[in-house]
Amino acid sequence: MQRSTLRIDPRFRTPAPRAFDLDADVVDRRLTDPAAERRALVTGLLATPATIAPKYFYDAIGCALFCKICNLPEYYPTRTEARIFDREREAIVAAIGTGKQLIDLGAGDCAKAAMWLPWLQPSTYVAVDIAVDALEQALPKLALAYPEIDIRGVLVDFTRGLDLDLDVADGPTTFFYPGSSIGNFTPADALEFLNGITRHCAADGGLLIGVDTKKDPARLRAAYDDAAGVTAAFNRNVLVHVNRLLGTRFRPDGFKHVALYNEALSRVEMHLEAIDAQTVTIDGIGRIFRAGERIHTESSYKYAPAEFVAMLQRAGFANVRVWQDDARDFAVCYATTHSAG
Ligand code: AVJ
Repeated sequence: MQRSTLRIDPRFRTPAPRAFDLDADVVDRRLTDPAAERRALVTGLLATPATIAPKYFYDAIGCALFCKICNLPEYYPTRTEARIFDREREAIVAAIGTGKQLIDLGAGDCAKAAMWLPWLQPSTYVAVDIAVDALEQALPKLALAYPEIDIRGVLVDFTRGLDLDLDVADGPTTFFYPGSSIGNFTPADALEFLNGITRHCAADGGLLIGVDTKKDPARLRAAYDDAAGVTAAFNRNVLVHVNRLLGTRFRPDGFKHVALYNEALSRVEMHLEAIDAQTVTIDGIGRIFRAGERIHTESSYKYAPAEFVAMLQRAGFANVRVWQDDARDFAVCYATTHSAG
């Protein structure tokens, strides 16, 4: 599809002259109780089966590895979503409208949203993420490239609920939640999370969201267990991060990367499997990991498009549009709470 090359990129239109405002403040709204955060991490590690929440993947190295994952031949979601965005750009912009505030959930390096800024021309761009390094690197560059947009960053762990009352103004709001990150929630938590977004969408707003679809389990598995071993490194790096946070001494090379598709639950699971028996002192407790014992590090739920539309509707969205690639490997939805989407 070469259609996009025929269009005039709005970036090349001359913007109205305006004073440069290079503020790109990052506000920290992470959990005010680090002790509780630490306790939850410890509890997960002492439980059987042991768990580590996927948010702990994203230290600076984890963010860099995730960026590498997105470019792997086996990891189709990022590039498939980008192709849908590119092919359907005009229809999506027409559905959303321009000049609204744009809230980017899990913005990371803000690269995906940056593609939309010239088209959606938001009044305000709010990048929300748990990764401080990624936001602090990306936002000043965006502020420089788009002086006419009010650009802000919010550091928050929205896996524990979305409270953006302080950061979302009253006007029309577009939420952007790409990459199938919604797949990290259980379906019940996803429903609640989506419902939380509908509250902010009443005033002519909406949600642009990407979701990975159910497909051949072999392809799903390969996407999470690439030949180059990048996903394995990403998975093991969570132990390095945990060591830094808790002062533990996990040996990352003592654990094997395991990725599987749990068909009954429609989710890819990632685990770290102890290669031999090892004891790790966690908060003063000697936790024994038997050989073959697994730490569950991630679930990535997959949805048939119709299932996902039904979920959006149950969450309170009234009108949902869906765009897919020809192979139907991925789905992009735009959902509004009003029916004339
Ligand atoms: C960022 C949650 C969408 O589940 O595909 C990629 C994370 N984990 N490879 C996904 C991930 C392993 C990714 N999400």
